[in-house]
Amino acid sequence: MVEQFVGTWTLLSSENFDEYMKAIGVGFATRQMGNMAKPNLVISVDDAGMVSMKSETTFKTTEIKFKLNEEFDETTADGRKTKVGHLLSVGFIFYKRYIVFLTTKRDFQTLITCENGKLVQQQTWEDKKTTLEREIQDGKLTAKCVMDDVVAVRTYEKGA
Ligand code: DKA
Repeated sequence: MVEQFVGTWTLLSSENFDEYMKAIGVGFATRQMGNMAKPNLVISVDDAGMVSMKSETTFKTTEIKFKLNEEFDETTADGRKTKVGHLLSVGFIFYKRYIVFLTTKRDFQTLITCENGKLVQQQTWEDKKTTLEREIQDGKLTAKCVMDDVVAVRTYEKGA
């Protein structure tokens, strides 16, 4: 399934990306770089099923390596770190003369799955969540970036 994404892809068009970056909390200066950049997206997979997704621009190159369905820590191009401890619940019990507080905490990371031909990347950080859905349509790779009700669509064409 991932094989269809393998190759070098160059950004062709980008719609609503500034609004998407605002929605995920990217600051002004980084947004200007994001708007100007024309990344090459290089995707490869090795025999063990480890996928590499590298985004190369003149400003910055970021790479993630992951296996499908396995959570991993990600530091995004704009510096978000997806490994953040979240408090899920707080309770307490009485023990002898004491009140004992009980907490449940877990780390949310990045998870990438392949669903109906789409590579779906879920990033969770602080109390926020965004989804990047990549699919091949008419030989082009589209990345649909969703944060709440804000959607950006970026289209890449395959390089030589
Ligand atoms: C894509 O593959 C989507 C990339 C989303 C990056 C969000 C942060 C950008 C900060 C410059 O094209």
